Amino acid sequence: MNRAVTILLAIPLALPLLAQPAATNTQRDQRLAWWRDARFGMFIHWGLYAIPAGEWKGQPVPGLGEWIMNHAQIPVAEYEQLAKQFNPVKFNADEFVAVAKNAGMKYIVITSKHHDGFAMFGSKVSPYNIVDATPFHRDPLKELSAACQRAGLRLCFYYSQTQDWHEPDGVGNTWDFPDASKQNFQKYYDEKVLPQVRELLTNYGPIGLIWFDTPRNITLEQSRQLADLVHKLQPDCLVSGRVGHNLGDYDSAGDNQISVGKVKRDWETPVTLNDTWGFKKDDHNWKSTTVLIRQMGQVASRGGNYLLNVGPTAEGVIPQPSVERLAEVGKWMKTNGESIYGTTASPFPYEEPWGVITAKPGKLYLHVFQWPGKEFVVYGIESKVKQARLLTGGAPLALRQQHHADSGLDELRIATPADAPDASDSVIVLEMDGGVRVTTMLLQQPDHKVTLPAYLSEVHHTAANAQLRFDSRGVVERWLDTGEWLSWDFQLSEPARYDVVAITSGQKYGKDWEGGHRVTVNIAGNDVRGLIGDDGKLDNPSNPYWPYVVSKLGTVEITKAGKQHVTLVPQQIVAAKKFGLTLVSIQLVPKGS
Ligand code: FHN
Repeated sequence: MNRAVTILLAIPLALPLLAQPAATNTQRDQRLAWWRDARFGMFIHWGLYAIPAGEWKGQPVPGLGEWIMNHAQIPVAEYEQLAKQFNPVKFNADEFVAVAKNAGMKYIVITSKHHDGFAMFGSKVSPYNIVDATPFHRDPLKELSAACQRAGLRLCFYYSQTQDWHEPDGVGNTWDFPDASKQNFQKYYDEKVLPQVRELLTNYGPIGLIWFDTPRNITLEQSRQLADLVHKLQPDCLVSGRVGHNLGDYDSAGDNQISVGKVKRDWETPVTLNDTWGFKKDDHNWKSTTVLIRQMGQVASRGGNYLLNVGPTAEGVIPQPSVERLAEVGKWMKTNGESIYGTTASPFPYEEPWGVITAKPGKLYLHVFQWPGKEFVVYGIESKVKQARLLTGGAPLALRQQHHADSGLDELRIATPADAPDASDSVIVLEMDGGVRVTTMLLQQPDHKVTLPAYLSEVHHTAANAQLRFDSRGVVERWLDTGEWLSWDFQLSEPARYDVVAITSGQKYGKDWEGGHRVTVNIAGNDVRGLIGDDGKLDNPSNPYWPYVVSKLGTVEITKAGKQHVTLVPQQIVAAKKFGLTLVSIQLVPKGS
């Protein structure tokens, strides 16, 4: 390939590396210690929007429950009236905390003020708050603060710093306040945001973190002021990644987005239990307990935190389907919690076909989602494994470790029970002699397949205006130019004929997908020319809102085992909708399997 080449290493999370937080790494490490250990928290979206619960004037309003004011363009004067009806007398802070604690969650992040501008706490800054404007007159955040302290959980607050649809100078309400030229964001920021954040960090005891959201138009100066205010008032309080300008103590993935690759910085992903954050009475699309447990494992295996949402009703009750699922997750955590709490990311840069891996010094936790039956095989573990056992209990499992000198492959075989000990995620813990060492090169897996994830490719380009990058799931976006291409190296153990398959991603909720691109995959000197067409869908449980599309590109004969080089060069990219070639991975599947 004779092109002038620039090589960039793919980074799974495409996060801006503009400004860095003022805190030193040691300060940040200290602040993050509890949060890294926690790995699992409860998000609570609760506010006036729980009253309409997705319906306005008898009409269902599509979209997120907490966005009803915006989606139905409800005037402030009308929406405000909801406060007079808000009387969540069934709210019991100890019960909320018990649901979180029994699920194995270690922190709670509750909406103190969402985009509708209504404060769910007693605020002297604005009378538009739950104590002064509702018949309830109680401060749920005060009650939660006391309940969290009793139960040993960290209380944290969500605060919408830019969007405030109640205020003429806040962002987002274009139906009441259409004239943008009259807006004075700084005034809103100085007179509502900063003083309310001050109240939250002064009146509610120690706060674990402030979860800012949708930075939108915020300036570097304003984000910095906010982060500094938090750290000044409570030096141990964390600031979420969405404070803006990369000034958070950790990064936030997109909503419901789970990275498919290892992430460099500390990160967290917020996830819905159904399809909304704030309560919607008609949303019954609950994720199964299995999906939740596996997502949590996947996030932990990439070094992240899993923040799982509940949307209480207008009466102040967490919906029963949420409570049931969280109790089931809690049951799994009681047996398997050590494979989540205080763990770090998998030492492998890729995900195994059978599940995911979390780590602690001298230990690997194999989260097996696809149970193999009587023998479980893992490739690439170089350290000596002293013992393998199931976290569900029982005697240590018999194991055999072999280094194949010809191929360099390290193979671990474990004798396992025929049936999966846990239908969602059976965890096998491996104890090593000394530290954990693994082969980080991409390997053909024991299921005979080869997966070349986009996020582990090298990116090359001749394009002057290269745009290809990776979204926070590790999937390619903005691949619109044929002057950009990818390459991988991998280790093949079984020479054979393989089907070459491309996996691409649909847009969120499967609403769109752009195909018709023509590509050439070169493997072991052979060109396979194919079309990115829709040859079927693939289940994508870690990111269920983004369906995967399978494209069969052709077949290739590989005659020799050993290191292989692969390039994927687009010949034509259809970019009418500007999605381009949303590559997830290239796979080699043994012909006929
Ligand atoms: O607009 C909000 C949304 O309502 C919800 O609060 C989520 C949670 O991550 N954050 C924003 C969208 O990303």
